[in-house]
Amino acid sequence: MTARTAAPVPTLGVGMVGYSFMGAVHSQAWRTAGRFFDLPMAPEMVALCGRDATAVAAAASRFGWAGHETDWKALLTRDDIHLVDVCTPGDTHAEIAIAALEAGKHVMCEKPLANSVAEAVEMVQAAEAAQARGVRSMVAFNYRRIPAVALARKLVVEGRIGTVRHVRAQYLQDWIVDPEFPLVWRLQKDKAGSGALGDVGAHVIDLAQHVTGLSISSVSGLTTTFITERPLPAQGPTTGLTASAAEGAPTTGTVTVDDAALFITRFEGGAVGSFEATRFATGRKNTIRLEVNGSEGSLVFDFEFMNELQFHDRNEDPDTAGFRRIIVTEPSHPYVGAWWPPGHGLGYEHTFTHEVVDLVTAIGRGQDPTPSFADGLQVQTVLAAVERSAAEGTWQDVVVPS
Ligand code: 4PW
Repeated sequence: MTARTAAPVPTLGVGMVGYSFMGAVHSQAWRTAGRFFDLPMAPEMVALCGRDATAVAAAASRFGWAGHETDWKALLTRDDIHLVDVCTPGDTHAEIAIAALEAGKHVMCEKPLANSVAEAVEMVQAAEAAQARGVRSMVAFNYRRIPAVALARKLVVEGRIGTVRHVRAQYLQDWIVDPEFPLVWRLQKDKAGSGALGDVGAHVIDLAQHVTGLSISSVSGLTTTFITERPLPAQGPTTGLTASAAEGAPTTGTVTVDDAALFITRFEGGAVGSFEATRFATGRKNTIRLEVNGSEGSLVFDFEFMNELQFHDRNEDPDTAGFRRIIVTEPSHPYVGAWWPPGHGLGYEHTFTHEVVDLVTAIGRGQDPTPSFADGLQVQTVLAAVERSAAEGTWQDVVVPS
């Protein structure tokens, strides 16, 4: 990654579906990527799409989109749109992404890729057919693009921690601890596919596999739902993790997803892992922790200190060896050179900017971006295996359908 210069490059017209939490943060990424990074194509924010004409027009103007549409199918017929960014709840990912790929549009799709393995398989088939025509696709596991996480991956590849033995991963939130928090779409299986497992567990599954380079081969897990009935939400836009209950309405609905999921895993090659995904970790707002122990050293990442990576090298002098806090703000660190001077850290939104940078760079170079839809299907298969294991009380192999 180099600092931005002014050389003219072809335009990449972007259409985005959805303008809630993920829509807002993706908008910020599309607006920013080409201003800080030298990209082989110039993203142009052509149209934002949502069903409510007044609300989507307001969001388009606020977030910097040139226009808006109220039917996502309209995005696919426009010649000035080359890429569709899918930021909707999971129940619409497959339909929109497949149609967009068939229409010859590149696709970025929010995670988890789909609401089921069957849908994810269809998405991979569409992605592979489109790939033959030079149409690219990516699933948006944004946390891979944190400089400290990218550095962790680099250290593993360089052999700095040796053979991976243990993975310890947690994604902890607390936004539904209050039983009066309403039944938003993320708590409904038909909309979200699963609960904490797919919404946040998917991230740590991806992170663990990405950093170690190892796939999970089998799982044993449990899921639980602590609060099974909640008030129905008020109508109107939410930011995703905040909402209010319908005024004066006694009506409640049933929570149909897990509130928490815990599972242990075996990885290919013999490593073992433990995972925890929950929205009931009171006081934990968006804690993401990954610890990897190898034969030669260990790495620890904690999102609350996202500009740091802890590294232990067991071959150092035992008198002074220990966990070293690497402040990941040097220009030589992944992505950092395009930003601020050393010590001036990055935040949540930069992970999405980096995602857009990697996607546009791959498209411009005629390469396939990662993580691919096939990677998304693999994560989906792990999620399904955890659900089966929780239901049946047995270990489940992770067998990715071909
Ligand atoms: O990273 C997380 C997401 O994937 C965010 O904190 C919220 O939870 C929004 O969706 C999930």
